[in-house]
Amino acid sequence: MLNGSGPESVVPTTPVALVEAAYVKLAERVGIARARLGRPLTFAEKVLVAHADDPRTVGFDRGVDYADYRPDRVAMQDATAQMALLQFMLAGLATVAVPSTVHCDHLIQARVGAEADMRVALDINSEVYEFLRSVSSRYGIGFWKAGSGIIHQVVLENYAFPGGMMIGTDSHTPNAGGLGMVAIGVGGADAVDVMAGWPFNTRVPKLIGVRLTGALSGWTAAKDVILKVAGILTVKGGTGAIVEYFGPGAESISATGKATVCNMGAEIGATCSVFSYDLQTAKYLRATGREALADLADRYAEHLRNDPEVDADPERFYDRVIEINLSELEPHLVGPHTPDLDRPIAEVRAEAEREGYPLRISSALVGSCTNSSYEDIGRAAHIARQAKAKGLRVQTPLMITPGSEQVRATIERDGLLADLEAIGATVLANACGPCIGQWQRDDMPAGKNTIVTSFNRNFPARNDGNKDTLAFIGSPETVVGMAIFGELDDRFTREFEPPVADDLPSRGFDRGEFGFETPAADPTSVDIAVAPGSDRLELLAPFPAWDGHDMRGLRVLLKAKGKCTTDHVSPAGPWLKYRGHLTNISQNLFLGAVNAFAPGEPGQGVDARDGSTKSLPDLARAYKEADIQWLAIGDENYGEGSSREHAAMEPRYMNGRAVLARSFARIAEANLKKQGLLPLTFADPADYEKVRADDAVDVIGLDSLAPGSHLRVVLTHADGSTDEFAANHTMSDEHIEWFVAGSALNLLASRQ
Ligand code: MIC
Ligand code: SF4
Repeated sequence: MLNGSGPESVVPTTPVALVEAAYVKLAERVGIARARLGRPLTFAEKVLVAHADDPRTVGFDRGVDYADYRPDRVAMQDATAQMALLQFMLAGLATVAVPSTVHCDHLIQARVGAEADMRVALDINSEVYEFLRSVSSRYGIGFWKAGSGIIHQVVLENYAFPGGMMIGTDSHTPNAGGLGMVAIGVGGADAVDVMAGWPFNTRVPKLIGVRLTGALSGWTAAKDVILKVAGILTVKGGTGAIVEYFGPGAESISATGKATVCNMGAEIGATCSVFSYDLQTAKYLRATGREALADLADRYAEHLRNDPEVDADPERFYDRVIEINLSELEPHLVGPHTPDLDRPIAEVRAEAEREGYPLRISSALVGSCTNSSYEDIGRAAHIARQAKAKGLRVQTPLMITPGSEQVRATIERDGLLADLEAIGATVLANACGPCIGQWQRDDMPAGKNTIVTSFNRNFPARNDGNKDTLAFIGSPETVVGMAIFGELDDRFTREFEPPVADDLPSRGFDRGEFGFETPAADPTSVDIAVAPGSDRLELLAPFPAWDGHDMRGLRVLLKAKGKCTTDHVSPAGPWLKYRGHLTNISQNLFLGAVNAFAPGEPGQGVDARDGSTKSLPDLARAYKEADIQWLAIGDENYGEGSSREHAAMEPRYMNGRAVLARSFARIAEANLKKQGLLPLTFADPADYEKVRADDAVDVIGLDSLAPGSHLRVVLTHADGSTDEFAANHTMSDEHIEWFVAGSALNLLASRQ
């Protein structure tokens, strides 16, 4: 039961009493941690210890210890909530143990515009929405219906609070770090643990400090801070770390701007990113109707920021410190194909000409959870007004997705949407839309084409399913400026005045149509509908327990070459409709992956039995049907990107047993463990080269699997010769229990 109360306590905000209790604990525990460590603390360290299951024994060894935390909240979006809740149902509990919410945002396809697209979405997704609504109602979960906005904006507006801790089944959950929350993206199985009353277990993060000096001004936006950081740290540079922003420059960034920075920390693999509590945070809390929380945070302010010694000498406290002078920062543009390919916009034209990127922009898109705030739209609208005054219109389609119904209603009331529409923009539903490939692009150009977005991800085929689309990412004003002249060029910075806009509406927010539904007063009255034979939803069956033996004779399904993100393992776009149906969605397994054994088109594999080429999902299914187990070989940062646990459940369901990679992204590795697969890394990354298409692979040493133990991998090649090398793992005692039980869920269910 939710902190001892009933479904009526499930409200569309974080209750003051919950925050107050969290602050009392915070104040007490900061003292405990200072005493244990014998030194001052960073803000993130304070929040972590305040949420430790036991502050007296919790490990502090960064990057080494695993620790149990008790988050204040859980948030889930519709595309991942389906699997999370199907698993939660198997746990056999009456209600969630921690305040939790579901947000319907990913399943709305963008085609013509907000109203028509919403109508279609409500129709084609009705079965899934009804399932999510009924499960939420039954188990005491707050439900935000389609149209209310993108999960991270809705959380920022209603639930996030400084010094809190949250997990969310989406990799951009760290958005709430803009309000000072340690908010971590996880797979559904992690959310299930917490909703079932168990702690959230994760490795104690390292700490990267980003010291901001100067002030944002002119064309430079909060987005440019994170684009710059992505260029410095690269897509794996933040792995296993919390990125903490501090220093005198932080106050020049609005709360929603801070959220943009934290949001896109997901693109550098960070566990999360966080800003301390400051005047901007307080202003945002007040503007979003949470004056009482701001008053409370003012009272506890000393605990909601770094100890002064940390600010004075950050090198002593952080594993790495990066300095950024905001006054010198220029607007940036990253891409194509990876969010860390960074350059100032002043250099983009020359680089595009050199690299052969089409200069002409075929579409421009503003929005997504990372850049859809009132301020973002206001800055974009300011450029639009200048363009209109000069008689200019966009030279390319420009689409705008407001982040939430509250933002949409407010920007409509304040005329900002009209400013954008006046130069030719189309307004889409308050949802993820094209950011997740929910974009029916009727004007798809033939061959290579360039798009610019204010989103956060730009993996090949991500937005429109077309691998020939080159996606570049910049701030909303950069995107609109480029759309007006239709080219990858910084000309707009010379033709227009820099954007000026309010960060918050002077007339207050207009809530628009309120999209929150409380759970049923009598949960037992709620039927959960999963129609037999449905192609959208399927009840889960437990995965088999470990058979107690080493893995012998595994086939190599593929050897991924280069980037293998979760979008490569389990693509989104049209596949999103099967997110609640494991059998159906498994037909997309590795469709985006480039296989070293079958180069050319992605998603192809070689059947080791006869050398024939098959699509990877067909090959996996053929192996499963023949009772053949297999493993996947990965390159660096395997599983980068999304939190979707389908990327782990599908291989498990299709008879995969292990993934052996050069390195892993954090959530992907955790998801594999949760689903009973073995994530292994090459002790010597060069051994990757030894793996051949027709190898039989043994993984030896499982009987003595223990934290820190080494495993041996033996490759028996088709010619009878062998290669043998060491593999590492990061399995803790608990992870080993999951592996033995067959999955974390099996273990959880056995404990109820
Ligand atoms: C994304 O941005 O890739 C997503 C879609 O929001 C994912 C979640 C999902 O795949 O459903 C994420 O970032 O975790
Ligand atoms: Fe939605 Fe895109 Fe944000 Fe993911 S990154 S939550 S798809 S808007």
